[in-house]
Amino acid sequence: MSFDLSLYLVTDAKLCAPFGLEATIAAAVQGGVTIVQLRDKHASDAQMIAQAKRLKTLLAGSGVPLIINDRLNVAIESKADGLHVGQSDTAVHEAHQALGPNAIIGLSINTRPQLNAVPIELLDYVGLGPVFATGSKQDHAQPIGFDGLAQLAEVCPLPSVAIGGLKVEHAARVKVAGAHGLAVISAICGQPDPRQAAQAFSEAWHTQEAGIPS
Ligand code: TZP
Ligand code: MG
Repeated sequence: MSFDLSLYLVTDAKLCAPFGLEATIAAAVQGGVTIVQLRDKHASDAQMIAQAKRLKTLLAGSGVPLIINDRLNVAIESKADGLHVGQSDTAVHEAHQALGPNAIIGLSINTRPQLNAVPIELLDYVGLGPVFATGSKQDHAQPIGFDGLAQLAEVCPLPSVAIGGLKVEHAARVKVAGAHGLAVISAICGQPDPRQAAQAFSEAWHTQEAGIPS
């Protein structure tokens, strides 16, 4: 499946609860989200598989891929479009072997040595960050700022998406840094109007000329 990293929604069950996870995602996709990652650190595998299957149905025909965070078995069982892993999760080669060549596989990167070690031929994209400290991820790595993001994006051999504390007003800086999109949790999940929040990101991204920071 082809994919577009420009507006990458990572879900948070708690933040989405007031509006509902599926309603939040449906609204966010209407607003312009291009790729969705189901991330849930607390659900059981069975709960997450059931949720992922519902999301597959919701996203069918939209062209928006469903990526599963961390759990390879959930990606397999739900027939999701891909898997995103962190540095200490399932190895990329294991994910690639289990999911096959058509799956979209992403890896989180925080440092230059991690980037230098990526198995390019087995990966489809990398997440670069966190750009800023964020309350949305427990024990996140050291924030890299826009300078760190630019340093990594400049030498990155794969499409990249920036993550960590990103808001609409950061779209231009992310683009100038050379990433292919923004990944967000709290700037869309739990917002009073997720469709409008996504639309603001989408417009900010697409109206920014690369090289002209706002
Ligand atoms: N990985 C690095 S930072 C982060 C993840 C999953 C959380 C991003 O959430 P937010 O609310 O967009 O800062
Ligand atoms: Mg992880």
